[in-house]
Amino acid sequence: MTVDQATGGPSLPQQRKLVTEIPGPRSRELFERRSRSVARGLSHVLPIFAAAAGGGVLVDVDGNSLIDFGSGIAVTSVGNSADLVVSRVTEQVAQFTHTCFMVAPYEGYVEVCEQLNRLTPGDHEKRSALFNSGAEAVENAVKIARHATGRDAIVVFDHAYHGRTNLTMAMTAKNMPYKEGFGPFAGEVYRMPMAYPFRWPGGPERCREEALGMVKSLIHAQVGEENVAAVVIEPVQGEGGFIVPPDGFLAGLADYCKANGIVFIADEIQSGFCRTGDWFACDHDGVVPDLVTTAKALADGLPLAGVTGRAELMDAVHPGGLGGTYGGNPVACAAALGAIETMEKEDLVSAARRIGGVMLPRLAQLAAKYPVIGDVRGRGAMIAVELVKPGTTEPDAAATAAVAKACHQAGMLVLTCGTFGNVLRFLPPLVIGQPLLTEGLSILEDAFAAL
Ligand code: PLZ
Repeated sequence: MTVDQATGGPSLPQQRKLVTEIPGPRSRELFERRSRSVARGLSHVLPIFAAAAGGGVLVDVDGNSLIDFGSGIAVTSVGNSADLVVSRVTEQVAQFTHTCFMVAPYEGYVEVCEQLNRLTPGDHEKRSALFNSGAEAVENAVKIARHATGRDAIVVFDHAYHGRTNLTMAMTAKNMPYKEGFGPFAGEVYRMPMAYPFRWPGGPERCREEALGMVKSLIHAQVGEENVAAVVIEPVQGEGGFIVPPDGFLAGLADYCKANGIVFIADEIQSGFCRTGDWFACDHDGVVPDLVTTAKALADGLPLAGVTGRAELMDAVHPGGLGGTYGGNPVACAAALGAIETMEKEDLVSAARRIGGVMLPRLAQLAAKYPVIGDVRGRGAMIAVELVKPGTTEPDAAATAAVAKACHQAGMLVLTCGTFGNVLRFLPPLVIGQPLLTEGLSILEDAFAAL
């Protein structure tokens, strides 16, 4: 197949194939154009240009077919251009592309809200509202919590990532590259220690209890429980390093919020929609958040985000208080309905668990062989390894970048993350086939061997 014939979606040949060096000549050409026309502030993981993608592969403009362990940052969980997404989007785009839900509503929006209400944790009465991006969903969850409680303060955590808008930059922990030079930031945002087992000073066994104790006493001393509108947390942290809090930490936090009239908001933008081997990461702990933010995998890459939560909180906002021109665009809603149908039909919750079941033992073997791997963690198909100077917990960002680069050169797309830039994260599409998954792990092994 030549590049020009490559059609995306699940019918793409599920194979790794390198026909040029990475990046090839056509990608290099496009990169030159890019550097003359696109602002420098937009970075890239891999210097290739995409031509088609589907299943577990991404084909570039030179005809290289790469194994995809990134899913466009946890977005294309059902695979790029999945059949049901393509058919529903095609149908919708031919009917109408936009009316604005606030002008003339349409059924697709209501249907997506019904699905979100059904699938998110808890069987209480819920309402949803739709937006364009994850950051916008987080902003709106905060608006709703403040309005409903009449309080101002927002509590967030070390290593948190919530977006790039002014409020969500304030909520995001890491300065470079997200915040540097972009202040001043929104006020009334308070940061607490995160229950990070690998780096907890008292050791992983004491992490849950000590972290909970610190959060409670710091809120009491520095903010005052009665001033807190919401606690916002990613149940498994994403950009900050795929940090999985110890069992019981989220539940303890949710109980504390309930006892103090604080809205507990789970940011499931990266961890949601089957990724962790449950529909939502909160399900693992049996935690029922008051509000949940979703985006990313919700619509297989079309821009769509949601806030879903307790009817009495969501409906506290006056008519006209929430909205936006494009939020819940009909084409994006059609994509979401196709994506959700695919997740259910193909049982992607089980698929994510199977992926974790294959990856975790192989990564554990790798960690036993290479002491540069300090920690292997994750749930389902949201898996990471943290790289350190052997025998310490000192982050090794250089080794992390070297392994990622070696994978890229070998035809596999992997992403890094972490406050210290020393975490390799693996987010394959949940529809990836077993052969590509194991081949990807072998490429990773070779990259560690070559360090
Ligand atoms: N909350 C938990 O993971 C987006 C960011 C990529 P938007 N993460 C990828 C980058 O460098 O910009 C994210 C997230 C969590 C919120 C967001 C924000 O979602 O759709 O990027 O606004």
